[in-house]
Amino acid sequence: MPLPALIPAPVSVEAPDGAAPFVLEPGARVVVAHDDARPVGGLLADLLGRATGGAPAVVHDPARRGDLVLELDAAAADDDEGYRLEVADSGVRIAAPHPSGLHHGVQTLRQLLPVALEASAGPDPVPVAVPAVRIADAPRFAYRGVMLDVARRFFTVEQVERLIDEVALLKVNHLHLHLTDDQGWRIAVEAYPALTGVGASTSVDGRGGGHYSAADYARIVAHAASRHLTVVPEVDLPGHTHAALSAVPELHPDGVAPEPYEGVDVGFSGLDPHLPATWAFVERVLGEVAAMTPGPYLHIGGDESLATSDADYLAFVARATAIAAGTGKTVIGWHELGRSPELPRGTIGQYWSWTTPQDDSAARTRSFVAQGGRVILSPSDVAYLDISYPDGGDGPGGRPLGQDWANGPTSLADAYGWDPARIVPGLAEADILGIEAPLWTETIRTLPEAEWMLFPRLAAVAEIAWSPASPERDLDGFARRLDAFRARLDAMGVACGPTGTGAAHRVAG
Ligand code: TNX
Repeated sequence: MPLPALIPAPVSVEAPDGAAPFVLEPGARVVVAHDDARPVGGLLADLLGRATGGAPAVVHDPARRGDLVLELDAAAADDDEGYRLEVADSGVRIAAPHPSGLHHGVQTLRQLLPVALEASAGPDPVPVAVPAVRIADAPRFAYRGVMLDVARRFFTVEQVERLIDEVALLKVNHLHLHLTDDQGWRIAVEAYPALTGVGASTSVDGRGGGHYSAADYARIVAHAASRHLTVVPEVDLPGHTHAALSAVPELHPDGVAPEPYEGVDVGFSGLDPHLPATWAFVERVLGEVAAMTPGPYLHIGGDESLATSDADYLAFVARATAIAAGTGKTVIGWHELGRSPELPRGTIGQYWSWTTPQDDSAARTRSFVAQGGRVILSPSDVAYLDISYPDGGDGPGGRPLGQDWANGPTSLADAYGWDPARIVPGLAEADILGIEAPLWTETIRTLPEAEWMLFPRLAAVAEIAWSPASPERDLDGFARRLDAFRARLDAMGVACGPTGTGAAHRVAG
């Protein structure tokens, strides 16, 4: 029997020959053996309910009598996010040490269910038969992220929630929100209402602004948590700060704020470390954002601060990272932050150079490890989702999308053809916290355009983040599995870019 088409590929899959499938009958029950499993059980029941004309009841039964059983079992996997999934004609059982593992198990089960389940309910129930299978699974990396740039282009809470649902399909577990940049400030800070006044009124190309109130942000965080994603807020400092500078005059030595900016240049703005007002600002902003954020991380950017001298940059980073760490969070910064030898211990570096490190990006990245931290890899020539597709044609808005500064366009073969362990020389597997795929939005205007750039390459990056290292990833096999995933996206009404694998341009490692 052919193995089922799953992305990311699980650690082990057995499909017993000739075994009968599980058939969902009317009146089937989702049984949770523990109360903590109830929310995940609810998600599964909702999904099944779309086909069967009525969601199965979710019942709590420690005796586990039912058709689809979700149970917490410390022995099911070594990793909290791991799980076991068994499908037989007698029923479906998912076991995991933690609800996040159950959630990932449900995402795997989802890919075994008929695609028709994903479409809005038609008049007739969809028959549900699930092939018999035994899966044992756990992630390679603990951090599997997507970044959304809501500063260049604002996305509403509802749009972000929808994107969270979509990336959760691929077992992504962190949502990095790039909340501030030259073109807009998107998070309310009580101490500085002008940030979300004039500071939030703009975006790239003058296409309107927007921001998240504390309540909006809390909704995003809660929705992400319900899909087992942790929100990582980024306040980009000291560069990428024109929106703040245009809103808060005291951040200038002369007290005069410049006009807002709606272009796409980078590297022209910077906070001045010599001004007391800068430090009041950094303390209040980081303090408030940290207090709003239940997750363990606070990202303070640090990239492309080209308007700041080396001495000022180092002075800024030493003090700003200390303030950030003082909030109790683990600090994350783009790899430039590694220029500083005075990082709080454990600071995480996010690498964004190419698969072949440019300039001194590798040394800066190793600096985090030398200072007790770990690394998130976002090699821009394979993992940046805003980079154009080769021969991508127009996006769903009838416009070409993407940039190509990261060594030219990125094919699906590129996005799938790299090994995290072979990017930055000198990093051990244990130094790598994980992988993140950023979606910058200079060229993106709408939710379908964002989806079209996210998929299919996120599927490739998510598999690299989750699935075991394999010396030679099987691109053709991946492309076949992607056909099934794409059919699911189509049924869900999610836009997807070109799924041809294209040629690999990169030499990774
Ligand atoms: C570089 S990579 C940036 C962003 C841009 C992106 C466009 C990095 C840390 N900064 O400011 O949006 O390129 O691809």
